Amino acid sequence: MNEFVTPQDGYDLIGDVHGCGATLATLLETLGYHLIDGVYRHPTRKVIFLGDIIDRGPRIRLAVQLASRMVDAGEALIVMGNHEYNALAYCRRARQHKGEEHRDFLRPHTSRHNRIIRETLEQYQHHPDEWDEALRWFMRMPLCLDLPPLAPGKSGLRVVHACWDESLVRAFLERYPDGRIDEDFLHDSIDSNSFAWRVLERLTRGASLRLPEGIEIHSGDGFTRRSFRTHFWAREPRTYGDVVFQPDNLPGELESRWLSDDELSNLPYYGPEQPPLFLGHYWCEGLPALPAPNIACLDYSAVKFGRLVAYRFSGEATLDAENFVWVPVPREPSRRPLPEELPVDALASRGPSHDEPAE
Ligand SMILES: [Mn+2]
Repeated sequence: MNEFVTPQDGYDLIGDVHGCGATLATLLETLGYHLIDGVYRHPTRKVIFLGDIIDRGPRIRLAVQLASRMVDAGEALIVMGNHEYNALAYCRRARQHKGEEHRDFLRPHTSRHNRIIRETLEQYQHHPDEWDEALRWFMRMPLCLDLPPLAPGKSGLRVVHACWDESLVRAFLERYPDGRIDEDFLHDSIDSNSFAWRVLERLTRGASLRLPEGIEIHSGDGFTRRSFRTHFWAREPRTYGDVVFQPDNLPGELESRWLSDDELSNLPYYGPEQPPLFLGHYWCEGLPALPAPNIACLDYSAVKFGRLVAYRFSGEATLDAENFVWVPVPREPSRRPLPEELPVDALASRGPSHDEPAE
């Protein structure tokens, strides 16, 4: 394992890969990275992955291999996504405490949870050691990064999978200065009254609001939701519509519904004077755009035939949509761009195919 050395020119931030391993290799090549000794490298830049490398896509093992080798070689950093956290909790046996309800795993194996991790477990089915190694790698992923400027006059940057909640981040980093959780933290996180739960929920899943009694959203991913995802960069939000941030529209009149004082007090806020912040998690669609001058979300639904998106950051305090770089994932397999440097047998390593093989 090589030590991470800060890059000369800047960081290329890459959004949620979700098992689109071939598309990831293509994006890295598009960004000028070359495969050297089995690792994609750039002479003057480094990658930061925004988490959610696994689940859903057809080449999850390839995606994990590409990303973890870059991190181990000191060519990339990564933050944990909610899918990596889910996988850890799904695979970790619960500790039994007297008087508590019996629980086999930290994350119960319900049909919904089974479905979310299904492709990952299937593709690793005949590679149990590799899966154990992947889980150990997930444990080493920090939840957030707060990186200093690369040179005088440049801006630093912050990275988190879903939500930068300043007070929670500070409280967490005080106890876990390298941003990494440990076994006790993972086990504590199943209790929704614990600090660990609040940190993991907010940083990797973001803030959300419960819908009023009797109202549900039928989401594009086939799930029924009783809450909606909110963003955290509206200066003085008044209505649900001011903070909603997910592809599903709010039903009916809810867009104009007033936020209660309780709801407002629970919403974090990231102001325009803060350093640039990079997020994944929220499925965006269409051409990449900046939700705020200092915030970029890089999840453009690659695994749903969208785009795998990067942002080339070179220390600018005000972000510029010109710095987005992406690889499209067309529905038709023959039109999907393929990497040139990756050996063909690496591309053949896909698991059993599923309903939506996105690459
Ligand atoms: Mn996510």
